[in-house]
Amino acid sequence: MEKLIEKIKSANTIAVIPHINADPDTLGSCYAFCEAMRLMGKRAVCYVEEIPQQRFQFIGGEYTLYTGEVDVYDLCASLDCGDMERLGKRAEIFNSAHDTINIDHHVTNTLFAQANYVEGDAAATGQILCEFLPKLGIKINDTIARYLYIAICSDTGCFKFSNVESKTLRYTADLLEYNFDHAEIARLLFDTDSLSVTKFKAELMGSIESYADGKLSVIELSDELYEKYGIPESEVPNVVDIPRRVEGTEIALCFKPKKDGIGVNFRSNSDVDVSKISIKFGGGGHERAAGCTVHEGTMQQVKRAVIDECVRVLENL
Ligand SMILES: [Mn+2]
Repeated sequence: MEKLIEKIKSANTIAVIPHINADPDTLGSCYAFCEAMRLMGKRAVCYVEEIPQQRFQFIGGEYTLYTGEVDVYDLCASLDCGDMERLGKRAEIFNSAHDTINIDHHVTNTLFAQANYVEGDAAATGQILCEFLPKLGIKINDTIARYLYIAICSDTGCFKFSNVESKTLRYTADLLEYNFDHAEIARLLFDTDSLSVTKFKAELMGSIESYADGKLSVIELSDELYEKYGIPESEVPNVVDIPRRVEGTEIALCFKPKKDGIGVNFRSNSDVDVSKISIKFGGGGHERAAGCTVHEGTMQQVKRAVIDECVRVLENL
């Protein structure tokens, strides 16, 4: 940490980099960090790979779209990026900077910067900044507190995920001393969908298939469905949570046609280890969240095979 502080203190110009396909943790953390750097009298710019998704526009914050040409910075800071790949094309900014730092909470972080501050069990990168910014001598203000709240609220599923620890809530409690509308943030992050996304979800909900006495709930996506509602795939993350919500569901599946086959997403609500099932189909993942792409067979054939296997596992519990 001393190394990071030293590098930050000696820099005048700082490029700040959120990960590709930016989420609210990386954006909130980067905006908070930029704001903090400005409070220290530095020139900080946040470079994004692509314009953040529509549903994250409410976060605000200033960013510059990376187009290829950038000055050489004294320091480049990457936040919430587990490896260099997550920097995308902006690896060029990173590589050309005099100094580099990496602040992140992914256990798999490859420690790719000159100085790395990685806390693998932290709930969010925003949570790490709650601890780190005061150590830089920065007095948090309303703007920074709001960005950090967005980061933590988002990566903890609104404080519902198992990554929440007492420390998470203590830091968050401190953030609530500042002036910003936390209820509105939670509503916009978790309880708001565009009209087209709402109708898209409604159609999917109406199409849920149920097997094994309700222990297996399944949905199937198609390119036509996305086209029908005019929404990009990225606007509706975690579609598999739709069948997962159905009472009694132990395994939820989501099938999706891809360029190179049929994609399958697995979620488990119980002790069923879905990674074992997905491995059988050439995939991988975790006990409760896994995935695979089956390269051979039609949608109907792949569905049949995966559903049969899941039913078999559920019946042999
Ligand atoms: Mn994160």
